[in-house]
Amino acid sequence: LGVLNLFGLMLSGGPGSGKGTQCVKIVETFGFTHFSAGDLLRREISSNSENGAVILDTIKEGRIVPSEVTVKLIQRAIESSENYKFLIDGFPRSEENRIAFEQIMGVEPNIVLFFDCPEEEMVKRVLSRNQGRVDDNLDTIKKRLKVFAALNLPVINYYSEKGKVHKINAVGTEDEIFEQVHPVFAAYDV
Ligand code: UP5
Ligand code: MG
Repeated sequence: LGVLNLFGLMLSGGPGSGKGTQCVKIVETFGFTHFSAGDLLRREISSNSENGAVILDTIKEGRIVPSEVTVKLIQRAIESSENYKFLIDGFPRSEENRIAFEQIMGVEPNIVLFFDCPEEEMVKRVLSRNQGRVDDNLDTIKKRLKVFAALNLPVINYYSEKGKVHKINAVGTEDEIFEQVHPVFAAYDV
């Protein structure tokens, strides 16, 4: 793996802010390979791995899975991909996550998109999603929002100081949001 040649994009934003939805468009338009940290963890639950039970309990409580577990899954996904352009959605969720990723992978994202969305809108979207996620209920959403509010800002501040953060207004139609996302890539040769 030629880590120096990787081009990394990370998407940050609260529960239901539309990260996964915009990732589909970024993949289609710019040819990134998409890894959702939450999807990797959910896959780990359904594959009955040794960590599955702990991950399930953590997700039901809206808490953050230990960094080494998530980073290993992301590392495996990146290393088994042929693509050099990857997009990590919903990670890092805390400074601890960020530091663990950088220590293990030895790289930082080139771009960080931050999806800014009011809490009422996020709650409305998550409650109407209806895909059977164990954490899509009002009780767990409140916990997810609290964890997000408590831990996300230091991560954004860290990357902001490096000039990597692009803040996206996540309210509007999917296309209106992608109209803000699209020009971010113009400055990069990807
Ligand atoms: N929708 C999307 N865009 C819309 C728009 N513009 N207008 C109206 N509706 C819109 O969208 C959510 C819903 O809104 C969908 O129904 C969509 O159609 C609609 P989506 O694109 O799915 O939003 P997203 O931001 O991806 O929401 P998600 O719920 O996936 O975000 P979370 O960050 O909460 O979930 P994630 O899967 O990343 O994590 C789940 C849990 O896993 C965490 O709470 C945590 O417990 C655990 N986790 C970790 O511990 N560590 C990690 O690193 C990652 C996850
Ligand atoms: Mg998602």
